[in-house]
Amino acid sequence: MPEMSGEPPDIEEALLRRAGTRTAAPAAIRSNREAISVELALTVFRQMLRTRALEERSIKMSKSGEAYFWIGGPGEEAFNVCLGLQVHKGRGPAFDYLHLHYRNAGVMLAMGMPMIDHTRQLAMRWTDRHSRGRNFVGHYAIPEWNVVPVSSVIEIQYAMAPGTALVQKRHGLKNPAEAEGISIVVGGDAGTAEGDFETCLNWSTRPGQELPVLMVVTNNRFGISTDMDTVHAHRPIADRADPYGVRHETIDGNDPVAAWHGIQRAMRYVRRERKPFLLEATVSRLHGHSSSSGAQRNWTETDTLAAFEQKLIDAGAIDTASVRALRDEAKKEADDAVVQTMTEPQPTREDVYTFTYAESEVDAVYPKDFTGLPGN
Ligand SMILES: Cc1ncc(C[n+]2csc(CCOP(=O)(O)OP(=O)(O)O)c2C)c(N)n1
Repeated sequence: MPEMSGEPPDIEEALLRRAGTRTAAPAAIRSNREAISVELALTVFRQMLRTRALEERSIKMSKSGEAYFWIGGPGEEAFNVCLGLQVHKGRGPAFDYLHLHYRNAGVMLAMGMPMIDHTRQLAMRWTDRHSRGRNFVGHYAIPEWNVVPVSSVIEIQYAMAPGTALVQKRHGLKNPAEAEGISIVVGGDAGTAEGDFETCLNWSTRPGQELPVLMVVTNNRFGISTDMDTVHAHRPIADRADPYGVRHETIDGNDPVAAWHGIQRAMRYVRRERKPFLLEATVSRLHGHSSSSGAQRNWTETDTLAAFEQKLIDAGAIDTASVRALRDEAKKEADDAVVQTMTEPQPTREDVYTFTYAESEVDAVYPKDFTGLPGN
């Protein structure tokens, strides 16, 4: 059996601080008819706070000139953290593959990625482990965790996910004890209008060849500046799975309790049945599309973090002093990551072709020349 992802990050500190509250601590945090334990709720909350701190610091970097472009997921913290905490993390087909979008910092932080792995890419440093300072922020690539490189070309991740899922299905048939790995693919609502989305539905449902793909659509209702009401006659988007006989659900991605259970249900189905599932999560977009549109805060959208904070306080699960302490801690972590990042070198001119082409036996024309440029 593959190992589960690492234990939820340490929340002892938050719990200790909570001990100071005079309200009796509840056993669970509820939403409609679902609930999660207080321990899990505090873990999710802390990861949401860390993600928000990192995103806000990232926006500041793009405004101050420490970075050149920002895109990310403020407003998606609840869904992304709940997803990251439930991933079976590891390398190879026994574990989950992640085909992510460019708004998934919360997934990665919840999986255990340090903040500096994000800020190094944002500031285009040579120390950036994902792309050596040559890709946009949020374009993660971590082979040890099956995190497939994020692409700026939207939606192609949906055409790639059936590939890793096919490997996983075959691997599971040969190794029944390792048959729980799934391929998780995440994209936005606007991108679902592209053919790659349909490709995923089609390739995951060939009769007798169904594939363990968890298709996720984080629906923030916009494609850059285009309102989905002007382009999608059909909704909810999850219904697009119907003609393929794919199970689907639309959940409130701003509600951590709903998100946790929606993801858990979908994952359980894909892991056990080895068949696809389409999960649509409605989310907010709190700072517009990217720094290219200014990244101003949109105060009309629901703020999942503020709402969850209030819910935890109202339930007596945490007090305001503890919230402040956790927020300060998260901000300091982000600040420290930036300070360290800015001391590190950027790639040089000479680095441009490094890692561009792999050494190849078939390179008979220019042997030992992997730059692809004659005479270089
Ligand atoms: C194939 C392709 N077409 C267009 C673009 C330009 N583009 C970048 S992000 C984006 C909007 C995507 O919207 P959505 O899929 O809803 O995701 P969101 O950014 O809202 O999370 C577009 C059109 C692109 N990067 N790739």
